[in-house]
Amino acid sequence: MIRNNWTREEISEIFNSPVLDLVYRAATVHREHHDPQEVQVCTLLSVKTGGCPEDCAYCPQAARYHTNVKVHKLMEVDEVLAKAHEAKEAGSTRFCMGAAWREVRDNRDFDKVLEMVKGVNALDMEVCCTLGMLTPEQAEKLKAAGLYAYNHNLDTSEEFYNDIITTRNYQDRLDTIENVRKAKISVCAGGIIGMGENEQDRIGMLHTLATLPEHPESVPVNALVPVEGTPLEDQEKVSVWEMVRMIATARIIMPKAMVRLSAGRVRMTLEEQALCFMAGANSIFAGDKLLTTPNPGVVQDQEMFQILQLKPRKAHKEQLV
Ligand code: SAM
Ligand code: DTB
Ligand code: SF4
Repeated sequence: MIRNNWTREEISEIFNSPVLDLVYRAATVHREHHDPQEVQVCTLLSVKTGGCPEDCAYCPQAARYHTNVKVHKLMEVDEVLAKAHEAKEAGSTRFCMGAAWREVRDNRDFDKVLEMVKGVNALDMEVCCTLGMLTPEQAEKLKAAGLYAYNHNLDTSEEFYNDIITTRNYQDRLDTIENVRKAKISVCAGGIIGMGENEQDRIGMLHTLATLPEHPESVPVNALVPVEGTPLEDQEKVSVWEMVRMIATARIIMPKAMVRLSAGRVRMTLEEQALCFMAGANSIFAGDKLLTTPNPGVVQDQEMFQILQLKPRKAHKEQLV
Protein backbone atom coordinates (compact mmCIF):
# COMPACT_ATOMS: atom_id res chain seq x y z
CA MET A 1 0.00 0.00 0.00
CA ILE A 2 1.22 3.51 -0.81
CA ARG A 3 0.94 5.81 2.18
CA ASN A 4 1.52 9.55 2.42
CA ASN A 5 0.63 9.80 6.09
CA TRP A 6 3.70 8.23 7.68
CA THR A 7 4.49 9.62 11.12
CA ARG A 8 8.01 10.47 12.19
CA GLU A 9 7.72 7.83 14.89
CA GLU A 10 6.86 5.12 12.38
CA ILE A 11 9.74 6.14 10.14
CA SER A 12 12.09 6.28 13.12
CA GLU A 13 11.07 2.78 14.16
CA ILE A 14 11.76 1.41 10.68
CA PHE A 15 15.03 3.33 10.40
CA ASN A 16 16.27 1.97 13.73
CA SER A 17 15.18 -1.64 13.31
CA PRO A 18 17.93 -4.30 13.39
CA VAL A 19 19.88 -4.07 10.12
CA LEU A 20 19.05 -7.55 8.89
CA ASP A 21 15.33 -7.12 9.60
CA LEU A 22 15.42 -3.75 7.89
CA VAL A 23 17.12 -5.14 4.77
CA TYR A 24 14.78 -8.14 4.69
CA ARG A 25 11.70 -5.93 4.88
CA ALA A 26 13.06 -3.51 2.27
CA ALA A 27 13.96 -6.38 -0.06
CA THR A 28 10.44 -7.76 0.34
CA VAL A 29 8.81 -4.42 -0.50
CA HIS A 30 11.27 -4.02 -3.39
CA ARG A 31 10.13 -7.33 -4.89
CA GLU A 32 6.45 -6.38 -4.62
CA HIS A 33 6.96 -3.31 -6.78
CA HIS A 34 10.07 -3.82 -8.92
CA ASP A 35 12.15 -6.41 -10.69
CA PRO A 36 15.06 -6.73 -8.21
CA GLN A 37 17.53 -7.55 -11.00
CA GLU A 38 16.75 -4.31 -12.79
CA VAL A 39 18.84 -1.21 -12.10
CA GLN A 40 18.31 2.12 -13.83
CA VAL A 41 21.48 3.54 -15.35
CA CYS A 42 21.61 7.34 -15.54
CA THR A 43 24.33 9.61 -16.86
CA LEU A 44 24.97 13.07 -15.50
CA LEU A 45 26.41 15.95 -17.44
CA SER A 46 27.29 19.33 -16.04
CA VAL A 47 26.14 21.62 -18.85
CA LYS A 48 26.99 24.78 -16.88
CA THR A 49 29.78 24.37 -14.39
CA GLY A 50 30.88 26.49 -11.43
CA GLY A 51 30.45 30.12 -10.47
CA CYS A 52 27.20 29.53 -8.59
CA PRO A 53 26.07 32.38 -6.31
CA GLU A 54 24.62 30.00 -3.68
CA ASP A 55 26.43 28.93 -0.50
CA CYS A 56 25.55 25.20 -0.30
CA ALA A 57 28.27 24.03 2.11
CA TYR A 58 28.82 20.74 0.27
CA CYS A 59 29.12 22.13 -3.23
CA PRO A 60 32.35 22.47 -5.19
CA GLN A 61 30.56 24.73 -7.69
CA ALA A 62 29.74 27.57 -5.29
CA ALA A 63 31.73 30.63 -6.45
CA ARG A 64 32.58 31.67 -2.90
CA TYR A 65 34.59 28.52 -2.09
CA HIS A 66 38.08 28.02 -3.42
CA THR A 67 37.88 24.62 -5.07
CA ASN A 68 39.56 23.31 -8.20
CA VAL A 69 36.40 23.64 -10.26
CA LYS A 70 36.84 25.95 -13.23
CA VAL A 71 33.94 28.12 -14.33
CA HIS A 72 32.50 27.27 -17.76
CA LYS A 73 29.73 28.94 -19.66
CA LEU A 74 26.73 26.91 -20.80
CA MET A 75 27.77 24.14 -23.21
CA GLU A 76 26.64 24.20 -26.83
CA VAL A 77 23.60 22.13 -27.79
CA ASP A 78 25.46 19.87 -30.23
CA GLU A 79 28.23 19.15 -27.69
CA VAL A 80 25.59 18.09 -25.17
CA LEU A 81 23.78 15.91 -27.70
CA ALA A 82 27.06 14.18 -28.58
CA LYS A 83 27.55 13.37 -24.88
CA ALA A 84 23.99 12.08 -24.60
CA HIS A 85 24.55 9.87 -27.61
CA GLU A 86 27.74 8.49 -26.03
CA ALA A 87 25.87 7.81 -22.78
CA LYS A 88 23.16 5.95 -24.67
CA GLU A 89 25.78 3.84 -26.46
CA ALA A 90 27.31 3.01 -23.06
CA GLY A 91 23.92 1.73 -21.85
CA SER A 92 22.33 4.69 -20.06
CA THR A 93 18.60 5.24 -20.42
CA ARG A 94 18.39 8.47 -18.45
CA PHE A 95 20.40 11.59 -19.14
CA CYS A 96 20.47 14.33 -16.51
CA MET A 97 21.80 17.79 -17.30
CA GLY A 98 22.93 19.89 -14.37
CA ALA A 99 23.56 23.62 -14.18
CA ALA A 100 25.25 25.53 -11.37
CA TRP A 101 22.43 28.03 -11.18
CA ARG A 102 20.46 29.30 -8.21
CA GLU A 103 17.38 29.43 -10.40
CA VAL A 104 16.37 29.37 -14.02
CA ARG A 105 16.18 32.78 -15.69
CA ASP A 106 14.10 33.47 -18.76
CA ASN A 107 17.02 34.21 -21.02
CA ARG A 108 18.89 32.79 -24.01
CA ASP A 109 20.60 30.18 -21.87
CA PHE A 110 17.22 28.77 -20.88
CA ASP A 111 16.20 28.64 -24.56
CA LYS A 112 19.37 26.67 -25.22
CA VAL A 113 18.55 24.24 -22.41
CA LEU A 114 15.10 23.76 -23.95
CA GLU A 115 16.83 22.83 -27.22
CA MET A 116 19.03 20.34 -25.33
CA VAL A 117 15.93 18.79 -23.77
CA LYS A 118 14.29 18.41 -27.19
CA GLY A 119 17.42 16.83 -28.61
CA VAL A 120 17.94 14.30 -25.81
CA ASN A 121 14.26 13.41 -25.86
CA ALA A 122 14.59 12.62 -29.55
CA LEU A 123 17.29 10.07 -28.64
CA ASP A 124 14.61 8.12 -26.74
CA MET A 125 16.26 8.64 -23.41
CA GLU A 126 14.50 9.80 -20.27
CA VAL A 127 15.65 13.38 -20.16
CA CYS A 128 16.18 15.01 -16.79
CA CYS A 129 17.42 18.44 -15.70
CA THR A 130 18.63 19.94 -12.46
CA LEU A 131 18.85 23.69 -12.89
CA GLY A 132 17.88 25.12 -9.51
CA MET A 133 14.61 26.84 -8.68
CA LEU A 134 11.83 26.92 -11.28
CA THR A 135 8.64 28.94 -11.67
CA PRO A 136 5.43 27.17 -12.78
CA GLU A 137 5.80 28.75 -16.25
CA GLN A 138 9.38 27.53 -16.66
CA ALA A 139 8.30 24.05 -15.61
CA GLU A 140 5.59 24.16 -18.29
CA LYS A 141 8.13 25.17 -20.92
CA LEU A 142 10.44 22.31 -19.96
CA LYS A 143 7.53 19.89 -20.10
CA ALA A 144 6.55 21.15 -23.55
CA ALA A 145 10.14 20.62 -24.73
CA GLY A 146 9.88 16.96 -23.67
CA LEU A 147 11.44 16.98 -20.20
CA TYR A 148 10.73 13.68 -18.46
CA ALA A 149 12.09 14.35 -14.95
CA TYR A 150 13.43 17.20 -12.84
CA ASN A 151 15.89 16.79 -9.98
CA HIS A 152 15.62 19.14 -7.03
CA ASN A 153 16.87 17.78 -3.74
CA LEU A 154 15.70 18.65 -0.25
CA ASP A 155 19.29 17.83 0.69
CA THR A 156 18.54 17.46 4.43
CA SER A 157 15.89 18.11 7.08
CA GLU A 158 14.17 21.45 7.47
CA GLU A 159 15.84 21.85 10.89
CA PHE A 160 19.40 21.32 9.59
CA TYR A 161 18.91 23.10 6.27
CA ASN A 162 20.08 26.54 7.52
CA ASP A 163 23.35 25.03 8.72
CA ILE A 164 24.08 24.00 5.12
CA ILE A 165 22.51 26.71 2.94
CA THR A 166 21.57 30.25 3.87
CA THR A 167 20.94 31.77 0.44
CA ARG A 168 17.49 30.19 0.06
CA ASN A 169 15.07 28.35 2.30
CA TYR A 170 13.42 25.00 2.61
CA GLN A 171 10.08 26.31 1.41
CA ASP A 172 11.76 27.45 -1.85
CA ARG A 173 12.81 23.83 -2.41
CA LEU A 174 9.31 22.55 -1.72
CA ASP A 175 7.77 25.18 -4.00
CA THR A 176 9.95 24.15 -6.94
CA ILE A 177 9.09 20.49 -6.36
CA GLU A 178 5.41 21.45 -6.40
CA ASN A 179 5.86 23.43 -9.63
CA VAL A 180 7.51 20.42 -11.25
CA ARG A 181 4.72 18.12 -10.05
CA LYS A 182 2.01 20.46 -11.34
CA ALA A 183 3.63 20.51 -14.79
CA LYS A 184 3.36 16.68 -14.81
CA ILE A 185 7.09 16.21 -14.87
CA SER A 186 8.42 13.22 -12.96
CA VAL A 187 9.88 14.36 -9.62
CA CYS A 188 13.39 13.39 -8.53
CA ALA A 189 14.09 14.56 -4.96
CA GLY A 190 16.35 13.23 -2.26
CA GLY A 191 19.33 14.36 -0.28
CA ILE A 192 22.80 13.91 1.12
CA ILE A 193 24.08 12.19 4.24
CA GLY A 194 27.41 12.75 5.91
CA MET A 195 27.19 16.54 6.26
CA GLY A 196 27.19 16.53 10.08
CA GLU A 197 23.43 16.02 10.40
CA ASN A 198 22.07 13.77 13.13
CA GLU A 199 19.77 10.79 12.88
CA GLN A 200 16.68 12.95 13.47
CA ASP A 201 17.64 15.04 10.43
CA ARG A 202 17.87 11.94 8.25
CA ILE A 203 14.50 10.75 9.50
CA GLY A 204 13.08 14.25 9.09
CA MET A 205 14.12 14.45 5.45
CA LEU A 206 12.65 11.02 4.70
CA HIS A 207 9.46 12.07 6.49
CA THR A 208 9.11 15.22 4.36
CA LEU A 209 9.63 13.21 1.16
CA ALA A 210 7.23 10.44 2.13
CA THR A 211 4.46 12.83 3.18
CA LEU A 212 4.47 14.93 0.01
CA PRO A 213 1.04 14.73 -1.67
CA GLU A 214 2.69 12.31 -4.13
CA HIS A 215 5.98 10.52 -3.54
CA PRO A 216 8.85 11.51 -5.83
CA GLU A 217 9.22 8.99 -8.66
CA SER A 218 12.90 8.95 -7.89
CA VAL A 219 14.81 9.47 -4.64
CA PRO A 220 18.56 9.97 -4.86
CA VAL A 221 20.52 9.11 -1.71
CA ASN A 222 23.93 10.81 -1.93
CA ALA A 223 26.84 10.25 0.41
CA LEU A 224 28.70 13.52 0.75
CA VAL A 225 31.67 13.79 -1.58
CA PRO A 226 33.91 16.03 0.52
CA VAL A 227 35.64 18.52 -1.73
CA GLU A 228 38.70 20.52 -0.74
CA GLY A 229 37.89 24.17 -0.34
CA THR A 230 34.26 23.63 0.73
CA PRO A 231 33.21 24.06 4.38
CA LEU A 232 32.51 20.31 4.54
CA GLU A 233 35.91 19.22 3.22
CA ASP A 234 36.83 17.42 6.46
CA GLN A 235 33.61 15.50 7.04
CA GLU A 236 34.11 11.86 7.86
CA LYS A 237 33.03 9.22 5.36
CA VAL A 238 29.61 7.71 6.08
CA SER A 239 29.60 4.00 6.79
CA VAL A 240 27.80 1.60 4.50
CA TRP A 241 25.31 0.88 7.31
CA GLU A 242 24.21 4.50 7.27
CA MET A 243 23.62 4.30 3.51
CA VAL A 244 21.80 0.99 3.96
CA ARG A 245 19.50 2.46 6.63
CA MET A 246 18.65 5.46 4.43
CA ILE A 247 18.06 3.39 1.31
CA ALA A 248 16.07 0.64 3.02
CA THR A 249 13.86 3.12 4.87
CA ALA A 250 13.24 5.10 1.66
CA ARG A 251 12.35 1.84 -0.12
CA ILE A 252 9.87 0.79 2.58
CA ILE A 253 8.07 4.12 2.94
CA MET A 254 8.10 5.03 -0.79
CA PRO A 255 7.73 1.58 -2.39
CA LYS A 256 7.27 2.65 -6.00
CA ALA A 257 10.10 5.17 -6.15
CA MET A 258 13.35 4.49 -7.92
CA VAL A 259 15.85 4.77 -5.06
CA ARG A 260 19.18 5.93 -6.41
CA LEU A 261 22.52 5.01 -4.90
CA SER A 262 23.94 8.34 -6.04
CA ALA A 263 27.12 10.21 -5.12
CA GLY A 264 29.73 8.38 -3.08
CA ARG A 265 30.08 5.09 -4.98
CA VAL A 266 33.77 5.65 -5.74
CA ARG A 267 34.49 5.11 -2.07
CA MET A 268 32.35 1.96 -1.81
CA THR A 269 33.41 -1.61 -2.50
CA LEU A 270 31.40 -3.87 -4.77
CA GLU A 271 30.14 -5.73 -1.70
CA GLU A 272 28.97 -2.49 -0.09
CA GLN A 273 27.13 -1.51 -3.25
CA ALA A 274 25.57 -4.98 -3.42
CA LEU A 275 24.23 -4.46 0.11
CA CYS A 276 22.64 -1.21 -1.03
CA PHE A 277 20.93 -3.00 -3.95
CA MET A 278 19.72 -5.64 -1.50
CA ALA A 279 18.31 -2.82 0.64
CA GLY A 280 16.25 -1.61 -2.31
CA ALA A 281 18.43 0.73 -4.33
CA ASN A 282 17.59 0.31 -8.02
CA SER A 283 19.26 3.18 -9.79
CA ILE A 284 22.81 4.53 -10.19
CA PHE A 285 24.75 7.24 -11.93
CA ALA A 286 27.15 5.76 -14.45
CA GLY A 287 30.18 7.21 -16.17
CA ASP A 288 33.48 8.27 -14.70
CA LYS A 289 32.25 11.69 -13.60
CA LEU A 290 29.23 12.88 -11.63
CA LEU A 291 29.00 16.64 -12.16
CA THR A 292 32.53 17.60 -11.17
CA THR A 293 33.76 14.69 -9.02
CA PRO A 294 34.80 11.13 -9.95
CA ASN A 295 32.46 8.17 -10.22
CA PRO A 296 33.22 4.51 -11.05
CA GLY A 297 33.83 4.06 -14.78
CA VAL A 298 31.50 2.29 -17.21
CA VAL A 299 33.70 -0.82 -17.45
CA GLN A 300 33.85 -1.19 -13.67
CA ASP A 301 30.05 -0.93 -13.47
CA GLN A 302 29.56 -3.39 -16.32
CA GLU A 303 31.68 -5.83 -14.35
CA MET A 304 29.58 -5.21 -11.26
CA PHE A 305 26.38 -5.82 -13.23
CA GLN A 306 27.84 -9.07 -14.52
CA ILE A 307 28.92 -10.32 -11.10
CA LEU A 308 25.62 -9.40 -9.43
CA GLN A 309 23.61 -10.48 -12.50
CA LEU A 310 21.90 -7.12 -12.70
CA LYS A 311 20.37 -5.78 -15.88
CA PRO A 312 19.93 -2.17 -16.95
CA ARG A 313 16.34 -0.96 -16.84
CA LYS A 314 14.78 0.19 -20.12
CA ALA A 315 13.71 3.80 -20.57
CA HIS A 316 10.14 4.22 -19.39
CA LYS A 317 8.80 6.90 -21.60
CA GLU A 318 5.15 6.91 -20.54
CA GLN A 319 4.18 10.41 -19.49
CA LEU A 320 2.59 11.25 -16.16
CA VAL A 321 -1.13 12.01 -16.28
N1 SAM B 1 22.19 24.04 -8.86
C1 SAM B 1 21.13 23.13 -8.84
C2 SAM B 1 20.60 22.83 -7.46
O1 SAM B 1 21.29 23.05 -6.48
O2 SAM B 1 19.46 22.36 -7.37
C3 SAM B 1 21.43 21.81 -9.54
C4 SAM B 1 22.77 21.15 -9.36
S1 SAM B 1 23.21 20.63 -7.70
C5 SAM B 1 24.91 20.32 -7.89
C6 SAM B 1 22.37 19.09 -7.53
C7 SAM B 1 22.53 18.32 -6.26
O3 SAM B 1 23.80 17.70 -6.22
C8 SAM B 1 22.49 19.06 -4.93
O4 SAM B 1 21.19 19.35 -4.52
C9 SAM B 1 23.13 18.06 -3.99
O5 SAM B 1 22.15 17.22 -3.42
C10 SAM B 1 24.05 17.26 -4.90
N2 SAM B 1 25.48 17.50 -4.56
C11 SAM B 1 26.20 18.59 -4.88
N3 SAM B 1 27.45 18.51 -4.39
C12 SAM B 1 27.53 17.34 -3.73
C13 SAM B 1 28.56 16.69 -3.00
N4 SAM B 1 29.74 17.26 -2.83
N5 SAM B 1 28.30 15.49 -2.47
C14 SAM B 1 27.09 14.92 -2.63
N6 SAM B 1 26.07 15.48 -3.31
C15 SAM B 1 26.27 16.69 -3.84
C1 DTB C 1 21.84 14.04 -7.13
O1 DTB C 1 21.08 13.78 -6.19
N1 DTB C 1 23.15 13.80 -7.15
C2 DTB C 1 23.74 14.25 -8.38
C3 DTB C 1 22.52 14.74 -9.18
N2 DTB C 1 21.45 14.60 -8.26
C4 DTB C 1 22.53 16.06 -9.83
C5 DTB C 1 24.84 15.22 -8.20
C6 DTB C 1 25.98 14.70 -7.35
C7 DTB C 1 27.04 15.71 -7.38
C8 DTB C 1 28.28 15.29 -6.64
C9 DTB C 1 29.31 16.35 -6.65
C10 DTB C 1 29.85 16.70 -8.01
O2 DTB C 1 30.18 15.80 -8.81
O3 DTB C 1 29.99 17.89 -8.28
FE1 SF4 D 1 24.78 26.14 -6.70
FE2 SF4 D 1 23.39 23.89 -6.86
FE3 SF4 D 1 25.94 23.90 -5.96
FE4 SF4 D 1 24.04 24.94 -4.46
S1 SF4 D 1 24.19 22.80 -5.11
S2 SF4 D 1 26.05 25.88 -4.89
S3 SF4 D 1 22.69 25.84 -5.99
S4 SF4 D 1 25.25 24.39 -8.00
